[in-house]
Amino acid sequence: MIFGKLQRSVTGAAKTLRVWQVHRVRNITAYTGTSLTELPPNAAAFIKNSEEMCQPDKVHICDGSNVENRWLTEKLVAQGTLSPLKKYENCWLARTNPSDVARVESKTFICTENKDEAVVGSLGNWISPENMKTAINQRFPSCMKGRTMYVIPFSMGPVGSPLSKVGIEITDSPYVVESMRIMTRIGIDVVHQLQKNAEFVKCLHSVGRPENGIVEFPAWPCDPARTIILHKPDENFIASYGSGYGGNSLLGKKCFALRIGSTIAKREGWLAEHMLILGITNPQGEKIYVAAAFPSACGKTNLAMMTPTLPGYKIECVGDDIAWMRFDENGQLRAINPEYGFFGVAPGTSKETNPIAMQTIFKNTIFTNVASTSDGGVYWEGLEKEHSADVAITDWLGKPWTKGSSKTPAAHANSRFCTPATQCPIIDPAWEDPRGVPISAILFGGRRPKGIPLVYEARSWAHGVFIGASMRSESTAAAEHTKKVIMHDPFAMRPFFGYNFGKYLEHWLSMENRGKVPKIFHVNWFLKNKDGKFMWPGFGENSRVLDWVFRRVKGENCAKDSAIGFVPSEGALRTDGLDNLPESLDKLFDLPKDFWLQEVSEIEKYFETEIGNHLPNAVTKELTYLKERISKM
Ligand code: O2Y
Ligand code: MN
Repeated sequence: MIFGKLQRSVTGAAKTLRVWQVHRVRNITAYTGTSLTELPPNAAAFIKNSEEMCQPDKVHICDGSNVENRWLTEKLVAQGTLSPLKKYENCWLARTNPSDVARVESKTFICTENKDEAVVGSLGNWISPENMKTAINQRFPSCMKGRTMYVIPFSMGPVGSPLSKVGIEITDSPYVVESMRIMTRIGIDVVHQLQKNAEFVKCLHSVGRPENGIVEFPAWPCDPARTIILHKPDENFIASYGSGYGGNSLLGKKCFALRIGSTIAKREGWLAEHMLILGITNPQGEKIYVAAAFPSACGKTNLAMMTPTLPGYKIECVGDDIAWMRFDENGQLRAINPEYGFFGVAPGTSKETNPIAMQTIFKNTIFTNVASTSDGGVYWEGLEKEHSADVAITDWLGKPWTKGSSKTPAAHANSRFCTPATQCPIIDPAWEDPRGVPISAILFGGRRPKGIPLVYEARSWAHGVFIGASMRSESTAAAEHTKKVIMHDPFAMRPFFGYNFGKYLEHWLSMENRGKVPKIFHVNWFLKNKDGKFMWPGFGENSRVLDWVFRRVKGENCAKDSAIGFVPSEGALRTDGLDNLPESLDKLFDLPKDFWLQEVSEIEKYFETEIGNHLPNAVTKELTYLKERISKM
């Protein structure tokens, strides 16, 4: 028990808690909002223990109200963390410490008794319970001195849905509170939910304090040298220290919804996945829902909000990053988006690439590490056409920046908008349905410049699981990997597995025995020709691929077999109106034998070194079958 010693000092009764809360709330002088009084004893104990360890000056239990949010904004502006973006309604710019700009995978750990339970090979980092305790004790004691400790009760998923889960995040960052208010459902409804069901995930976060006491950027305190993100699945506990950025600090997202979420999902028989969810309606008015797993920064937000070019099609967005899916009583797989907002990559987002995002993000949004403009707006790479020359630009570091002559990008490559999902003009009418939406197809995909066709379909569920396990993609800026290398990223979950990947595969395989499994496809929008040009226009034109997927789900005979799975039969992929492909369509379905021999050999090596004897037989069989088919090509 991480909090062993402190736990004993807590009296568990709700009555005691109320007295304590009133006392604490009285300490908060500037805040006049509602206090929350009825947390269950286990929640009170978590708060009390955290307070005793972190020694904040004040404790503030968040109610999620507008008044509270305005109070926090004033504080953030006063300390220089946020500045107003006057061009828009209620939009704010945050500039971080330049050493705190992305998730840090190398400092992210899963804690279990035995290493095997948590990770295999290089898929994640393991830490023992003793070392986790030490890591916490080296960092958290007194880390909130001079600061306020905020307590955020939040729900991942619609409050009260049988598919949702509650968390409590404790943080000393008002920026995190404001961002969590956008990204999750917070407030009194969640407290009422906690009263009905006292189960919650404990999320402890501090931006930390450097050991030498020197805070380099007072507007963005952090401790990059000692940053650590710890997960203890058997206690549903997350402790994150040293970073205020994104996935490191908004603990509902990657830490809870994926890493801890996947372990809960395994125990309870469902799936917590790094997937967007979209609804697609065809010209006949029929609608299906599709979930899609692509690695970080591979265009999930763009696909989730796509404007289809194929006439008569409509896309509606349920979520852009995470899907929680489980079978209902009729064996139908249903999904919710556990989040309440979008934390999207800004660079590359424009009226051309994602007009829907552009209609979503210019009110009630926090922008982080984008460039700013002299008329009170934002700027990033991709907005060149939307920016007038008489407006001066300041880069993400606060330095003057000139288009054409400045040598570095104006916005950080991992700069973000944090914006409410409710503002998305194509948010799906069922996006908050507590039952979730029915999933008919799952897409896997990645950035593959060579060899992987535009789309292919798995022959069976087990084949689909193999395809997910074999996923690879060119690395991006979302994490520490800066070089362009083709990395293995199984199920787009490489940085997010909460437990042994072999066991994860077994869990996926077992889904077939739990209900009617959806069809699985693999897509690749990123093929390049020998001149380095993209061979497929992507974006809205991807509706042509979704059209084929839709027709396959409906049972249309529009596929032919290939060595790697089913591909569109002659003429089945709609190309009407698509006149300017740089290469013939056939090139998008080329299966070069040399490439595939190399690919299966890479996959085999990866499975051997990374999964070893945890690899389920069903997946080994799929690999053998693929090898045979390729050798006969
Ligand atoms: O660098 C970060 O902390 C952001 S990571 C992120 C944010 C939104 C959606 N997905 C991701 C990701 O890394 O997959
Ligand atoms: Mn993501």
